[in-house]
Amino acid sequence: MVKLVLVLGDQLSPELSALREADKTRDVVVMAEVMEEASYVPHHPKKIAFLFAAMRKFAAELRADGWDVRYFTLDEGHTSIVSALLAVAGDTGAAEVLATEPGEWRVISALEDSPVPVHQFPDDRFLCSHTEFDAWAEGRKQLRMEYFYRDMRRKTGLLMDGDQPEGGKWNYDHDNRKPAPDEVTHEGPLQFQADETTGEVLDLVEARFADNFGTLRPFSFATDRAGARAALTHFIDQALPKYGDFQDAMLTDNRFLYHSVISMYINAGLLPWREACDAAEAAYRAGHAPLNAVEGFIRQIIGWREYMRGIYFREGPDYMHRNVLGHTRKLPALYWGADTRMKCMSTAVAATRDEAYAHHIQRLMVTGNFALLAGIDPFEVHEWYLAVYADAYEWVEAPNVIGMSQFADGGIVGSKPYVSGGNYINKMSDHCKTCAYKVKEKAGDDACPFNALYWAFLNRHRERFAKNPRMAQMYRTWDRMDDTHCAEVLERADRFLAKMEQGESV
Ligand code: FAD
Ligand code: DLZ
Repeated sequence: MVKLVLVLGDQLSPELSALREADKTRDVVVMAEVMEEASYVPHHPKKIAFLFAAMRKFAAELRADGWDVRYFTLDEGHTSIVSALLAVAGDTGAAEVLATEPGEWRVISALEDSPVPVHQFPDDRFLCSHTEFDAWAEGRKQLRMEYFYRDMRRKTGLLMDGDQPEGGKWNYDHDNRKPAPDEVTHEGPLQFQADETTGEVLDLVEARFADNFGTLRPFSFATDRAGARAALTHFIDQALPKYGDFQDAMLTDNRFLYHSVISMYINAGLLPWREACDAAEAAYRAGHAPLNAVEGFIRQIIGWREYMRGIYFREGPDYMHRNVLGHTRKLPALYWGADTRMKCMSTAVAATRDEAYAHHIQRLMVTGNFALLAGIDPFEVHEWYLAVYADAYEWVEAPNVIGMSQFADGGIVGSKPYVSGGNYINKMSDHCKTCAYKVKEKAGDDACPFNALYWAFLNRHRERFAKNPRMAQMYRTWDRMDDTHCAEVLERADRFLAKMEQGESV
């Protein structure tokens, strides 16, 4: 009997488990642009356009490969994935759906509740299965990415010299913290011209999502596997050699520095992680890129990316609602582009608005750091990140936001919160040179807000963090400041937050 094969918008891979389980001569593939997926958060228009264009092209590739594909465009009006499945089940008489496990609990449970039974197969496009991650995590007092990563290096053989890490060390992160360079030799990610399919999607997104935060045009993402591969090759050739050195740097006039800008392609299924890692290793073996760059790049993919997915599925659907620090402040309007005098924030939010992209340190040490210091409700922060980045799906976004960035999970992802005052941003970027605030000042209305907020954060959460050996030094510094100065710093933080809460421009 005919079965349906569900392919979701971030499952655009010919090697998908559901396709492998199906019979091309008998079964029907279902793909659908639906309002439920397009609006569960107010996605950036570029993210929606990217996925719809890539979905349409993937459907065409499947057809060319001999599959019978029922594709619904948004205008055909199916509200949800399940309603599209029911419609095709009605037409074909199918009584079963083959699916690959979705990357969000929300969709997993919708499929579990579907009136047509859905068999969900593991998503084996990842390196580490849920069972393998749970076995690794079981019995450990503390989970740390570094040890997981070493196992993934051994498992893949990437950058291994026999059973030892290439170069004698597992991790070269220490070499990857150079401040912003004066000049960037890389011209940024490869730009793609919109073809007819992409053009139609751009018109659709423009008409239907006009109020969403984010600039739709110019649109220059790749929307198929060939394009994603070309984007990877461009990165390996031009940027990888300096990727490590300047991984943590930020520049006002350069949004991408030496980053790869491939996360949206890997996460949507257009670019297999293995191809990216093999290409990077080959560049190292050929003497094109140094070890600190290549190890750093591979660690992000087989280390952090896999680790985050392991945490998401291990922690369960309530993870997004964790809030151990009890932060309740509303996300301020400046995250949606309202004016701010903080140069680092306005730069990161403008990149986000225009590109549906910001690189890791902007996400972690600027927008994430500010939200944490200001005590913003982590669920609101999570929804913002899920909406505004082209690479955002809960399995990867939530552990990065709830865990790494907001410490709302109480230390499952990170052993200490990623917080800093303005000094860190000043060291790693050129933002403070042209900022209206003064990074060297801690109190007073012209002082960099990150400074006062940083000390106010430490003061507020003293009980939780003072005994953390990685934070003890900061508490000693705070305790050495005289009481009057401490009081001025805390007042400055309160005044700033009150102003922000009243909706005034900060
Ligand atoms: P590069 O710096 O070139 O890194 C190469 C690849 O490594 C990336 O393409 C990505 O696949 C992977 N990678 C790097 N860091 C991480 C990480 N921490 N977790 C998972 N994969 C990683 N990444 C997402 O893919 N989706 C998200 O929704 C997302 N949200 C984030 C939210 C916050 C608060 C933070 C701090 C990080 C988040 N990240 C997310 C991780 C990281 O910032 C992005 O993967 C990276 O910026 C993508 O840009 P790139 O392709 O140029 O990455
Ligand atoms: C993100 C997204 C959007 C915007 N639209 C669709 C869609 O219309 N149809 C679809 O199949 N998938 C879409 N997606 C991706 C899904 O939200 C994603 O598959 C789930 O969140 C699970 O990761």
